[in-house]
Amino acid sequence: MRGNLLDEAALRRALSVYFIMGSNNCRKDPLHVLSEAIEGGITLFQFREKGSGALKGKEMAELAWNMRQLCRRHSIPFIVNDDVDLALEVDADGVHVGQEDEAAVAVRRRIGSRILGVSAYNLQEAETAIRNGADYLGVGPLFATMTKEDAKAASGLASVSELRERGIRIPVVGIGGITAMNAGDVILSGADGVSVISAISMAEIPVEAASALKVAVREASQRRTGQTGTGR
Ligand code: TZP
Ligand code: MG
Repeated sequence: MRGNLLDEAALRRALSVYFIMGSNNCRKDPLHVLSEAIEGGITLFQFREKGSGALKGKEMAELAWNMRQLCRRHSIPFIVNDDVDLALEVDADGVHVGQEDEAAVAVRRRIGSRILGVSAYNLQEAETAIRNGADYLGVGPLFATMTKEDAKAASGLASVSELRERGIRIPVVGIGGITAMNAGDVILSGADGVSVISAISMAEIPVEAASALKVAVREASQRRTGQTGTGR
């Protein structure tokens, strides 16, 4: 079963500038950073409170709730990383899980029609995720990243284009080391969007960082549409 909170075309659009953050990913007030990111044009947000210095318990739930409300006020879909209980508690629009988290098929059963994202490093993981009900895939790390403590080796842009060549059609976002400089290449390699943490969360001016990513994604999408004529 797939989720149906957004139809597939709307989901592809929502994935275009996908911002992920927890309180330990930024130097300023996380709610302020998120509000700047929204002002700069992000299209989707994932709450990912993990790693060293992450909030726990009530503090974590309170931040999640405040971020959820901020996103709702701006019609930005709100996704929770890993924690299905928290996602249900704050009435999130979806959940994103990795390969080591609760199995996608079990998550789908618990979240019903909400959006389900699954991280995939290779074709086999992508195919399994799709069978288990993923609405979109997060593919990477594409480039080197300092943000994820246990990140695998960078897989490069070819990992997205190979998935496409091998018939993976569902929405895909690239992740890992993406900035406004390489975001266009991620789109040209076949992704629907870019997901970033530090490019926005650590930026001096998050509103400008988000808006630069948006421009890069839009220009590359227009080029791709012009090249292929598919309009995707
Ligand atoms: N999964 C693969 S790489 C990564 C995650 C969560 C971290 C991405 O962070 P950044 O700062 O955008 O490289
Ligand atoms: Mg995870």
